[in-house]
Amino acid sequence: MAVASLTGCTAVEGLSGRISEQMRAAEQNRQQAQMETARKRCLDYGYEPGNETFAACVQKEFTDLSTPRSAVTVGSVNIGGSAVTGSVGCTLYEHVNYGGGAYRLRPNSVVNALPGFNDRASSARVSGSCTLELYEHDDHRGERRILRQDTSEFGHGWNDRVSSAKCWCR
Ligand SMILES: [Ca+2]
Repeated sequence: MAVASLTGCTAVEGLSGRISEQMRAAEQNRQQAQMETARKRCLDYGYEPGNETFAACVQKEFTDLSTPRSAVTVGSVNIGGSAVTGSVGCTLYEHVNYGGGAYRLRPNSVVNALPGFNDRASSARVSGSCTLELYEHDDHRGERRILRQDTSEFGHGWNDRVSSAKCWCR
């Protein structure tokens, strides 16, 4: 018995060992591509390659990329695209004009990262009593933008950029 722990597949040696090998190679290719994307993102953020902050950034982005989209329906995330309406708070939307998937922030919530929604939001709804703070990077770093009303398109270079946020409501 040979166990391919990398892919989570169990293969009987000789019978399906070759398939297991192909799966492992495909998985490695996928991970390498994601790692490359993560590195590019962190370079875009302005981190210097080689130092600890860069490594931490790459790890975080890689984890985000590795999170299957279909699994990101927990908590306040609604990737399916149906609108989240009817209650106080702030909602990020994947596309302009409140289209695509949605990420809901409850009133007075602080989110340090947007797993499954990193660098995806392009519009937002903000309840009348609320203020939405958008941040370029996770952990509320980088540039900040404040919205006090529904915004059908972030624009100004802010589409597909938000990585963390706060929603304050009176
Ligand atoms: Ca970002």
